[in-house]
Amino acid sequence: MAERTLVLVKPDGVQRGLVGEVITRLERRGLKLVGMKLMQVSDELARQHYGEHVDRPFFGGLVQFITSSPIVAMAWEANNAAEIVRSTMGQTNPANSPAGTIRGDLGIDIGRNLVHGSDSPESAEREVNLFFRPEELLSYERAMEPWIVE
Ligand code: DAT
Ligand code: MG
Repeated sequence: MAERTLVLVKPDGVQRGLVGEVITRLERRGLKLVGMKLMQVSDELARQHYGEHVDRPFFGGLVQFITSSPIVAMAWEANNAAEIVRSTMGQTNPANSPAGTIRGDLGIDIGRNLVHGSDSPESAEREVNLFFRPEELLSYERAMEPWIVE
């Protein structure tokens, strides 16, 4: 199976009506959507998801932000899915993100950077399993696959 990675449209993206925009960009890139749900992140899930940042000064604000309003969680599949999503998203700080990326085109502030994407295949596996039960992830064929991947 191809690699799967976690994408979140964060509360700012949902509130600003940019869910479709994010999905469209990932669909157009060629990734395959294999899981998706609108959900409210609990404090516990937020702390698990962002566990690597627990000692950073922005951790409290980050947990507060991600739990402040619904998010859309998605699993996307491709060879090198994590890397491809990260390049489509741009840099952590939208101010440093090139035009043409999600964060570079749609944001200006590091604390409102619209999307999350797993930073490696290992993080992706951990994070997809944190947000989705196995039966929520679907396997299916796309008729256009040979027009995306040789
Ligand atoms: P990324 O989301 O690009 O993987 P990260 O894992 O380093 O970035 O940090 C997670 C989130 O924390 C990031 O999307 C926004 C927030 N964040 C990171 N660095 C920050 C900082 N210096 N000040 C405020 N928020 C920050
Ligand atoms: Mg990260």
